[in-house]
Amino acid sequence: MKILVLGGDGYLGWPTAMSFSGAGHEVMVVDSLAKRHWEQECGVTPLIPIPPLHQRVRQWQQVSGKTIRHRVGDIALNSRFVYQILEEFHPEAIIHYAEQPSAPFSMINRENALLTQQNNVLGTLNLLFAMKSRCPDAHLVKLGTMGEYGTPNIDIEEGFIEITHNGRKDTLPFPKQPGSFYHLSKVHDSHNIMFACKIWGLRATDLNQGVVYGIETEETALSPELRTSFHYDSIFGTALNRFCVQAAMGLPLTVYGKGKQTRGFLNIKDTLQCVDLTVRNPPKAGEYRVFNQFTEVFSVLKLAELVRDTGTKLGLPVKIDHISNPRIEQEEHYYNPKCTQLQSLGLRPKCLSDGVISEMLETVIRSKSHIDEQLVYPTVRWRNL
Ligand code: USQ
Repeated sequence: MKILVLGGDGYLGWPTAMSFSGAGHEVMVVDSLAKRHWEQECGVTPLIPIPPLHQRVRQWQQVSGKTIRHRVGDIALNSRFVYQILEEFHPEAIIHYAEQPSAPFSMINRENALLTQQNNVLGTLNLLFAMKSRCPDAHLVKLGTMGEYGTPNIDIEEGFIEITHNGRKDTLPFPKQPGSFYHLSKVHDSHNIMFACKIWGLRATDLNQGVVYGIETEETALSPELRTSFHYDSIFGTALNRFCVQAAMGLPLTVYGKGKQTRGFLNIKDTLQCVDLTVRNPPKAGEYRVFNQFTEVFSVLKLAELVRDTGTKLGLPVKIDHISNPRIEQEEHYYNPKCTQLQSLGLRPKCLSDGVISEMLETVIRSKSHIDEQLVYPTVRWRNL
C-alpha cells in the first residue's frame, strides 16, 4: 500500500514509518520539524540525541535497502503543501501523528494553549479538506487520545454510547471531559473528522490511544542512528518513561499527588501493531469509527511500585515520592474503559509483566551520562496558567 505518515519524525511516527516500509509498503514521511523547535524553546532534549530526518532516512535505506520518501512542511500553516503532497503521493492510508503531543506544553501559557490548538485542529482540518479534494477514498488513521474521555464515573465505551433519555434511545458520541488544552484539541479533531465523514463520505479511524511507554521497536534496534526520541523531561516525557530514568538516576519517582489516577497504557511496539491492524482493516466510505488503543490499565502509583520493585532487583535504590500534583485531575476515581475492537482484529499485546521494565531500565542505565537531573521535576502547574 501507499502509506503517508504525517508527523513521521516523532516518537511514534518514525518507528511507524520504518515498520510499514520494512513490511514492503511504499512510505512517505511528512514533518514540520516543529517538535524539535519546541524542545529547544522548553530547554529539553531526548535522552539520546536523534539524527536529522534526512540522515535517519538515509540510514534506513542503508540498513534495510528500502526507501522512505520524506518532505518537510507544516500541514497546519500551509494548506497548499497538504494538497500538493496528496496529489503527488496518492496515499491509500494516512497515519496522522502531526500534532503537538504534550499536555504540560499546552498548559504553559496562553501562547502555548493557542499554538497547540492551532497546530492540531487546523492541521487536521487542512488534511480533511485536502483529502476530500485529492484522495476521498484514502483511509485516515488519526491518533486521538484516551484523555478525550477524562475519568467519568461510568464505564468508558469505544467512542459511542447508547443512551435512553425520557423514553427515547440513541447512540451518541461518548461524553468528553478532557484535562488539558492539548487533550481538548484532540476532542475538537474528533468532532471535525466525524463531521467530514458524514458530509463528504470520507473514511476514518480515530485511535484513542493511552499513555505509550518504551524505547525500542524491531526497526529502531537495527542501528543506533535509527533510534526514536525518548523523553524523560516533565514536558514531553510520559509517566513510565520518566520513572525508569528517575530510577536509573537514583532519584525518587515523581508520583503526582495520591497517585491513584488511573490510565490505559501500551508498549510502543503495540502502537505499531494497532496502527497496522487498523490500516489492514479499513472502514467503509463515510464511516467514522473509534478504537480505544491501550493494552493494560494501571494507577500511576502501581506503575511506580513496579519500577521500584524491578529496580531493587537490579540493585538500584529506588524510592517513591508523592509530590504536589501540578495538574488539576482526579487522584482517585472509577476507571473501566473498553478495548475490544483492536483485540477482535487480532491484537497480541506485549505486557509490562513480560520483563519490559527491566529491559527499559537496562537501556536507560547505558545512557545515564546523558541525563540532566534538572529536567525531571515538573515546572508547569495547571493552576498558574
Ligand atoms: N504523572 C505522574 N508523575 C509524573 C508524570 C505523570 O504522576 O512524573 C501522572 C499524571 O498526573 C497523569 C498520568 O501520570 O495522571 C499520565 O501522565 P503522562 O504525562 O504520562 O501522560 P499525559 O499527560 O496524559 O499524556 C500522554 C501523552 C499524550 C497522550 C496521553 C494519553 O503525552 O500525547 O495523548 O498520554 S492519555 O493519558 O490516555 O490521555
